[in-house]
Amino acid sequence: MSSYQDDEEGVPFDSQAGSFPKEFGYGAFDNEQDSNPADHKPRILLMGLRRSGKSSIQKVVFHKMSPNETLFLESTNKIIKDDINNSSFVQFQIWDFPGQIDFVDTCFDFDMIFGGCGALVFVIDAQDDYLEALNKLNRFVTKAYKVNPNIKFEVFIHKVDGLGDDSKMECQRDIHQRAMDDLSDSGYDQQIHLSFHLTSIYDHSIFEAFSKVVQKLITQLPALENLLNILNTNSAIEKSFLFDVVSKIYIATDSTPVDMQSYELCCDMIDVVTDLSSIYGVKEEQEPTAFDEQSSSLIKLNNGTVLYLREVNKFLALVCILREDNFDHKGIIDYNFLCFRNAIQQVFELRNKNQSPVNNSIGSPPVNGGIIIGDNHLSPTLTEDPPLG
Ligand SMILES: Nc1nc2c(ncn2[C@@H]2O[C@H](COP(=O)(O)OP(=O)(O)OP(=O)(O)O)[C@@H](O)[C@H]2O)c(=O)[nH]1
Ligand SMILES: [Mg+2]
Repeated sequence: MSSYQDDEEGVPFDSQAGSFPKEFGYGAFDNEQDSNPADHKPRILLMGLRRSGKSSIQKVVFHKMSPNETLFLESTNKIIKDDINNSSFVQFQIWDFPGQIDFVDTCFDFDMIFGGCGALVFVIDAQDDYLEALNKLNRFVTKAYKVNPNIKFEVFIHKVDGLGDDSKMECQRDIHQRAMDDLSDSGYDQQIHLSFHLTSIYDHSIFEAFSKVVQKLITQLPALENLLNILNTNSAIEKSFLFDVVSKIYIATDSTPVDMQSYELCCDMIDVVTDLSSIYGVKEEQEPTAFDEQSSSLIKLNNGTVLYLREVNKFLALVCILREDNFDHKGIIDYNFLCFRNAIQQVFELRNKNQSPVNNSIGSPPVNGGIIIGDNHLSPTLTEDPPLG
């Protein structure tokens, strides 16, 4: 089974280098009804100058390529469309653009490209002179906004692994300032909002940044956050993430701030679980999988903290961080988790019910999951009473 359906021809990617089990990837989306559903999925566009790192980002985050291997990537010379067929929450396409693309190219239909776009990720190489990149950012962002004002604009200040902490901050400040100045020169500073992220493929920052981009495309995010908050409060959990297991991006977390170390710990835990179960897990004849409904894991760290992972559905895992003392009430936590999983299921069902096949873009009316999982419905099911037995 391959990880994703990649439109790329010619160079099949060998995922061997990463720690990820080769056979473990996304299958076709179960409820696929439309003949060409990809056309209706929100798009994430990867744009930027040549060699800024666009293809590397796409390969590392969604195809488990090891960062060192990206040194051998060839320059992209056409738009590469990559279908991310994940759970019903996370479905989108990533379009990787050639760096040399510009508006003078009449062979690209920019109205069509920006029309169905959910987010535009503009990658700037922080190790290079970025003035030209800023110029291009401004032109692309204003053009895209004119076509589709709903696009989320994300700027990745990329390759920051080569910079010290101070220079990172200075670089971000400078790029932010210049980009805002350019926007106000072109009269768009009030309308267009740019989000900035410091990223590198050599650490978890690229996964973190992509998590945030993807979260903006999930209309049910407030509902998911609400569920995680309730779960945490009733189970004495300090931090919980809802992970997309294959890409290790988190599609939701509770409302406490995310610190990078916790996120990295959880990512590492997912690696350990999928690696171990792909080696020792019982494989069924037909469908070998390193992550299924039996998947769960408990890791006790030597600082009195516990990491707890449970399967939510075929694609999603809940990873929680809590103090060891609070893990004495494992029964309650497990019971609350089941309620949480049911509630997630309900959000999925509501979404599927409300979603017509063509109405899946970022501009579609949001399904207000908060309605069903507001306090009235969810709280009674998450309980602090000890479960039976
Ligand atoms: N140090 C460092 N190098 C990176 C990072 N990301 C990508 N690179 C390197 O940057 C070079 C260019 O990467 P590509 O992904 O091919 O760049 P691109 O933007 O797709 O380039 P075009 O397809 O020509 O537009 C490669 O040698 C990568 O190894 C990063 O986070 N840090
Ligand atoms: Mg490329």
